[in-house]
Amino acid sequence: MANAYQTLGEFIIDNQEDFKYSTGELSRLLSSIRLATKVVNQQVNKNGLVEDILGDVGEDNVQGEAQKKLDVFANDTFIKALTQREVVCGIASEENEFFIPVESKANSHLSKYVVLIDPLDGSSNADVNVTVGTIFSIYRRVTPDGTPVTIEDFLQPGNKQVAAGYVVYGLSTMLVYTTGNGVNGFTLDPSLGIFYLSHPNMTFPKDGNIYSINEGNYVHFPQGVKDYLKYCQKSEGDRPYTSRYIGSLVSDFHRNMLKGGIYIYPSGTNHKYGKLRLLYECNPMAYICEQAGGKATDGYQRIMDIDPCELHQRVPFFCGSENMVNKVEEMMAEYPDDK
Ligand code: P6P
Repeated sequence: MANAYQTLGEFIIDNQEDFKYSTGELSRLLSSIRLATKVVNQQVNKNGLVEDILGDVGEDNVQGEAQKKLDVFANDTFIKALTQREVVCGIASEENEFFIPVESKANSHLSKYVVLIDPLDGSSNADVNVTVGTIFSIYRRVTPDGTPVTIEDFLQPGNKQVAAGYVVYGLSTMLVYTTGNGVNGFTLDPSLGIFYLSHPNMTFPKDGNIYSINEGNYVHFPQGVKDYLKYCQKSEGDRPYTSRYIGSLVSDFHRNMLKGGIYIYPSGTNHKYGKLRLLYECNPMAYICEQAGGKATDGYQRIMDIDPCELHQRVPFFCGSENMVNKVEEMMAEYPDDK
């Protein structure tokens, strides 16, 4: 159910019954994400004005990537906001090597959910004033309520997600999420600090003419991907397509969902399993993509059916308009040895 100018808070409450076994905890969880988003947005929007928040902290994260201060700030902000609500029993973040158990409080039986998060996706763009994002994925724990959370609570396939969403800190700040009943987008009015429903029932066009891939890695791509790029660039019918690549998954995905398109980060001789992480990038974006009528695979199988084996596992990622994903998969199937 959606009406114009509905706030995110009202929407969460009005649609709570969609969530089969929530007695309000998921709503409280989503509200804590909403709060953290506003805090991070405030810092992101001070780009260049707040010297001490830009640049590197001089350390690398578990991915071996130089941690930006904004990365650390965003990570700390989301972790703090989530741990203050008694509905989260554990958090896994791109910025932390191990998952973070959330100490159970008096009502530890309430702590039913685990959250996996990429707190500032595309953060290398932050210093050059290009859009960045946040991605989150929420699961119901699988170990007994009230006991310490374990790694198996996090290593669940994407088809078990109960909610997923992203924030795009762009010209405007938007929060887009799903709890399994479609996808809805909310735009922040910074003067009021309120998210309003601006994009109800978002849907991925079945076709598109935008492809998003880092073509600088062309020499490393599997042959099927190379063939697909040549197909996109051929002057025939509605082609050549347009190449758009921002270097921020959230931004490329968001544009492609609005206009139609495909995002590809394939495996390659330089990235054996691709670069993107299954648990807190590909699964949440795949959930949103499918809920909006798109398709998300690793080139061969549905992303959300992959059984994870480790927290920071990487997978090749093909995501977007269904007919475009089908086309590149068709071309990759010509080279079974590349699988
Ligand atoms: P490359 C950002 O680090 C990210 O995870 C995605 O947001 C983005 O699409 C991709 O990596 C960019 O990677 O290798 O093209 O710079």
